[in-house]
Amino acid sequence: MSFPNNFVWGAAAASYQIEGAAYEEGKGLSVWDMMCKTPGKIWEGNTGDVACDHYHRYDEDARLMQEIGLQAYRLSISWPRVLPGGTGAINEKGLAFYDRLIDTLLKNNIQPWVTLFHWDYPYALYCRGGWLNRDSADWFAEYTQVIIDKLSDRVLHWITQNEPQCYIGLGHQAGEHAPGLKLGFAEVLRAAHHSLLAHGKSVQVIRARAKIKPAIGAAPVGIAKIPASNQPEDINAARAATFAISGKNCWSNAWFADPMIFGKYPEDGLKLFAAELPEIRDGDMKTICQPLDFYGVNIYFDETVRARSNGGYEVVKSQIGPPLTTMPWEVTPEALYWGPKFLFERYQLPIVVTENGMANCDWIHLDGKVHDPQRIDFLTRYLRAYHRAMADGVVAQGYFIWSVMDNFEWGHGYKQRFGLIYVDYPAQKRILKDSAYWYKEVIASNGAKIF
Ligand code: GCO
Repeated sequence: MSFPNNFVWGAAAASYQIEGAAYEEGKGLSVWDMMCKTPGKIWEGNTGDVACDHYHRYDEDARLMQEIGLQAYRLSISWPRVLPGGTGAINEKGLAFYDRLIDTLLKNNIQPWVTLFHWDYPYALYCRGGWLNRDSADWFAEYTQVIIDKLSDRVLHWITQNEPQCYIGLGHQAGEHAPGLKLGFAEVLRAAHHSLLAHGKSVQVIRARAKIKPAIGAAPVGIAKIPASNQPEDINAARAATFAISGKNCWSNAWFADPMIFGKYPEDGLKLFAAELPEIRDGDMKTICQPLDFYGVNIYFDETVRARSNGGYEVVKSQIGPPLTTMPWEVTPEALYWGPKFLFERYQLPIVVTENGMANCDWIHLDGKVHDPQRIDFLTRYLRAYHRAMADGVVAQGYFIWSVMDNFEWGHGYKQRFGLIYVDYPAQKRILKDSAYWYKEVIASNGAKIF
């Protein structure tokens, strides 16, 4: 058994989480730079100021990726590194970094998959209202154009935005992520609408200007409810729960993906949010709904639900003492079966798992190596579930492990280690974990290794 021909095996990271060089070579401030200065927000006062120092060590990092045999690397670009003010003057040195990075990846036979926005929003634009300002859609389109004009002669795969559920929900409603706001729900929906508009305009710019034919997607959170049994009523309940609007929060697939793919907000949300809906101007839904080439999705875990006799559903409480990662997130491999399956059924776009992985209690063992058998077992289980989804008809094009290397895990700082590569931060030394060697064999066998 193996995976489809042309299936892409990769790993991912994001600019603020690995680059460091937060105040170098003309980079502007991002909302995450500011968040890290706010006492009490980040574990132990950690910051992304240095992170993995990838800005200076990208050459070594690309060589390590090649050693693992990665076919693709999903990276993100720091908007304020390229446009310190968010719009207007270009920071040529910042742009040149990404130019070199792309060349270095290609030299190592690694396809770059570029995410335009993975949360490090320009602080200068935040001061002009950020996502609450309707102009943010045009600001994002302008930034997209700068990147496309520079890199699209070599980059084929583009992801507009990573997880709007988090940078809008956790960033503007819960206050846990940058910019740390706790807004009313009407403002949250307004910010969400503008970020959807930004997605649509960005796709238009990529299609119009890319020098080689682009493949475009987004990478939302994948909420993948798991049925408690294989009975049709439980499967239907899980499907319904996967797409239902469950409350006045952003934990929804449909609120973000339906506009992008169907050009309309889901009916249940329109009803529930009737009093808080943003201004939706004529033509907005058309702008948001641009043809996409794949459905990128980040899946880590999810809840199990079962049908109720009255037609509704309920969450099935997990066992006592469930398997947990150090986040602590529950280990639920079936999420990588049902998530791709339900999302593919509804949106009919090829699936790419743009993030999946786990935080583990990794350290350097007495033999100088980093042994992470939990991660190998975790990934094996999830990949088997993903493979089963494909065997059952889901069209899927790739899989990216989060993360290629340990990095700054947002509010958790450096407490959580998700990498295939261990980073000894004080020494800035990298060590391939056992899982990296294992993944090398998975890639070389096109997945046969997991069975
Ligand atoms: C997210 C982001 C990543 C995280 C990863 C682990 O999903 O939150 O895309 O930046 O680091 O998911 O939490």
